[in-house]
Amino acid sequence: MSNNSYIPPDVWKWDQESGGIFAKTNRPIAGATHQKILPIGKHPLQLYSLATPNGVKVTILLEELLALGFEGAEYDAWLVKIDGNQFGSGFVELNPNSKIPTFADHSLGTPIRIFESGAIMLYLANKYNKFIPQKHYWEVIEWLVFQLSQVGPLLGQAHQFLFYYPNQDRFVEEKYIGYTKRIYQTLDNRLRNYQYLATEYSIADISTWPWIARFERHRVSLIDYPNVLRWYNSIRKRSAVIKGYNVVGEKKEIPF
Ligand SMILES: N[C@@H](CCC(=O)N[C@@H](CS)C(=O)NCC(=O)O)C(=O)O
Repeated sequence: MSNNSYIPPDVWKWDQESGGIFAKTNRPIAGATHQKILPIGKHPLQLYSLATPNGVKVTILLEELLALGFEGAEYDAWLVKIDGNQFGSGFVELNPNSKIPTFADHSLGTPIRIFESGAIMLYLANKYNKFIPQKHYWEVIEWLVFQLSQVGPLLGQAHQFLFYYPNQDRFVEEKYIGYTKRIYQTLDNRLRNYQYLATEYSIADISTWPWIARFERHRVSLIDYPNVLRWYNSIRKRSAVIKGYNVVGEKKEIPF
């Protein structure tokens, strides 16, 4: 089925909000829309986030670091609902693209500000020299980049077309189902011979796992991807993962 009643203009102009559930999220603008200072807590690390896959990957990493005893990894996690708050002036100073998660490290005097979840993961892994094993450095980087360029963006769009706005257009659905299945198969092939994506448990797994935790939205069964299933289950039982999954936002059960 295709929704043929909509004829897009040659040059699109934003003259009203779409009114959909993501109307405040998918705004075609950048920059602050209002003044709003961000809170700063007492811990060295400040995280402004929400419990989406991109948000959860950072809280899981922080919980993994705390589980290893790194007291410097104590953090304040501030909930940022992406219904307009991401365009507040304080948030935009941290992330000019108005997306969670964003982060600042106040432990070294002048705060170090970092946006983009992958950059935050790399910053923390390098700062503590954990979850980025030197022996497998380039494996970590390639699977992390695979997550950041493929798993996140394509599964994120699959969520839109297969879960939030289903049955709109067969071409779009098949395109995203195709992308999705290729991603699962790529992960499954890799995990057939490796316990973790980069051999050892690393930020590549921590970044990818929260996306696979949304498998119910992808119209796939993990039973069809037995190596992904084994990897998914082993990570979901880690106490830092269980804790990090529910730091900011409504409490949710981890699917299995
Ligand atoms: N590439 C970014 C993506 C982050 C992202 O897409 N964040 C979404 C929620 S998961 C968001 O904040 N959307 C708000 C908006 O676009 O206005 C990252 O990995 O940090």
